[in-house]
Amino acid sequence: MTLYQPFLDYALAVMQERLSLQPYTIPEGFECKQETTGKGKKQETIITTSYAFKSPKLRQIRAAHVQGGNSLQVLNFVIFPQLTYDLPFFGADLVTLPGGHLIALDMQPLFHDTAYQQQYTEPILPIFQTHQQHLSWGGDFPEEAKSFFSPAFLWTRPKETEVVQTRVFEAFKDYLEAYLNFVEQAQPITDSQRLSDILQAQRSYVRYRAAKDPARGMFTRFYGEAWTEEYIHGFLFDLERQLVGV
Ligand code: DBV
Repeated sequence: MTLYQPFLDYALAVMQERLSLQPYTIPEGFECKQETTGKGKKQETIITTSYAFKSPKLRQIRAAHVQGGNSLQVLNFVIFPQLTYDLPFFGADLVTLPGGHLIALDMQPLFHDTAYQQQYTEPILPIFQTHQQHLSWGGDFPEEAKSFFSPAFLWTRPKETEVVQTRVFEAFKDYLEAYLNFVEQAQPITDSQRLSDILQAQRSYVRYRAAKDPARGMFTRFYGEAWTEEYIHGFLFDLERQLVGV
């Protein structure tokens, strides 16, 4: 069973329809990684597939899809806007581990002032409220991560797989469509102070996520440290590398 394949298929189809998608280079050796772990009946093959695109307003649209049987399914899907737009990040972390499902869905803000919230959070509050009614709060998460989330952060740990396939899937579709509406409306920023604030906010987000990637342990176990660090810094959260042009 690949729980998150329909999410990925939906995202690719709607983006194909609504954005002028162009390919984004995935570093060699990271497009698809496969490793078999365990012995005898416990043997599992863990496949990680990467997807990446860009569009005129979006610097990197990328997904990592981990498939390792019923109790290991992950879709981490993030959109990083071009540095000339003040668009939030689209962030989806859809995780199924032996302990259960963990769902994080948000339009992760660059700024927290009222004007920014009015532009990028208020329009999605109705969507947030609709879905949140059925998806209870997922509980504690790292204190230092709080500034990277918006008031419309959907954070939940559903007990039933069916909830993921229905409610969570509907929420994912609604958030992505709302995000594409923001993209459509976004105008390039020209003020140099604002541009420098955007760059700083993007860097601090990417640095945090690369440093604290909750998947680091999992990837290191399956594929080793060298592969994992290169995957994190060279693909999943690659802004710093792109800026220095390596
Ligand atoms: N998370 C990623 C990437 C993943 C990934 C690139 C490709 O950023 C998967 C894979 N997330 C992943 C896994 C776990 C989590 C957990 C495998 C489980 C780790 C474990 O239990 O061993 C949101 N993801 C989480 C958690 C949060 C998020 C809050 C719980 C972590 C914890 O309790 O310590 N998404 C995550 C996050 C940000 C975000 C922290 C911060 C900006 O956008």
